[in-house]
Amino acid sequence: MTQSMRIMTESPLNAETEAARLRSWITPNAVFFDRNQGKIPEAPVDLNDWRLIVDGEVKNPLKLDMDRIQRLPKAIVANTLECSGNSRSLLEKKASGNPWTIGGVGNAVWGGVWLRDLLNDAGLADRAAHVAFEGMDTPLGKAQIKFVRSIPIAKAMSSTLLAYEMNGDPLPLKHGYPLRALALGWTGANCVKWLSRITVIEKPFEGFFMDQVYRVFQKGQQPATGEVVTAIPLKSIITRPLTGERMAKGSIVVLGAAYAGEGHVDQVEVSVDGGGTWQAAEFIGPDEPFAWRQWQYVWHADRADEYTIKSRATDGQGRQQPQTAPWNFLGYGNNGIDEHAVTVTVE
Ligand SMILES: Nc1nc2c(c(=O)[nH]1)N[C@H]1C(S)=C(S)[C@@H](COP(=O)(O)O)O[C@H]1N2
Ligand SMILES: [Mo]
Repeated sequence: MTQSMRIMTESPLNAETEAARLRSWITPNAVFFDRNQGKIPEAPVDLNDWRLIVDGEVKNPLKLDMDRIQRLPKAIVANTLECSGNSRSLLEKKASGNPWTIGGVGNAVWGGVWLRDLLNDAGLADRAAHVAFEGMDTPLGKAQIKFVRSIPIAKAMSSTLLAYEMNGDPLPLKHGYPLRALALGWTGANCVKWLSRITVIEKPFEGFFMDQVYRVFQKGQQPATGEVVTAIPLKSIITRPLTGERMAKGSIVVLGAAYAGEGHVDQVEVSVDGGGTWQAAEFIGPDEPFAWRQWQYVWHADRADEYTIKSRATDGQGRQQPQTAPWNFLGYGNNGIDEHAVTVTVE
C-alpha cells in the first residue's frame, strides 16, 4: 500500500506526515516524515562492508561491526523527532526553506545503544569537548558537502542514542539504516542518519551544515554568529479538526499533541473562541521523557458559526508557549500559539 505523504521535494526527498497520521502516540515508520539534504543511499549497505569508526580525541579508537554494537546493552527509548523548520509555512512573515506545515515531526520508540557506552570504551582524552557525526549519504549539488554535525560532549554523554531499530523494526533505509544518532529531545539536524564515523573533537565542527544553516539569525546577520539549533522548543499542535473543516453541531473531539524537547509537558489548554477563554485538555496515552503527549478536548459546539481553535502548552517549569513565534531568517522553531490556530465551520 502506498502511504500518503505530502512531498515537498523529490530530490532530495523531503516529505511531511499528514496531520491525521499524527493522532497516534507512535508515528508508524511508513508515514514518518523524511528530511534529507543529500541522496538517500539506493540500497541498504551490506553489513559485512559496514563499520562504525570512533576516533579523534579518544585513547583507543574503535572500529565496530553491527554484531559488536548489538551485543552492547540495549536501550529502548521513546523520542519525538522534529525538523527545525517544521511549521515554517505557518509563519506570518515568510522564511526560506521547505514549506512544512505541522507534519515535520513524529514520535517513535527507538532501540539502540547509548553513545556514552561507546565513548567510555574508547576513553575520552582531556581535550574532548564535542562529538561529530558523519553520514554516508551522497551530497547533492555542486559543492559536494557531506552532512556532518557535532554536539557538545555533555549531550553526547548524557542522552544521545545510536539507534538501529525504529518502532521494533530494523531502522528503515530512509531513516538512516543501519545506524543513526539521536540526541534525545533535540531537533532532527542533530540526529545524523547512515552513520559511519563518530569523531571526538576539541571545538564544534566547522562546515556548511554547522555554520550556514541550523542557526538562528536575522536578515543581514552572518549565519555563523547565530545560535545553533539544539533542543526542541515547547509546542502544541492541533491534529483534529483541520483548518477549513465543516462539522455538524454537537460534541466535537479536538485532538492534538504537545512536546517540550528535553522538558516535560505539564498542561495543555484549548480555546475555541480565538484565545479569549481557555479550558484544560486531557492527556491520552503514554507520558515518557523526550516524547510528545497526545491530548483531547471534547468541545460542545451548540451554535452554528465559524470558530478559531487554539491550543497552548505549559512545561514543568511553568513556561508557556509564546503567543507568536520569534522570527528568524530560516524560520526555525515556530512554536507560536497563533500560528497553529485552526479555523472551522460548525453548521
Ligand atoms: N546523514 C544525514 N543525516 C540527517 C540529515 C541528512 O540530510 N543526512 N538530515 C537531518 C535533518 S535536518 C532531520 S530533520 C532529520 C530527519 O530525519 P528523518 O528523515 O528520519 O525523519 O535527519 C537529520 N539527519
Ligand atoms: Mo531538519
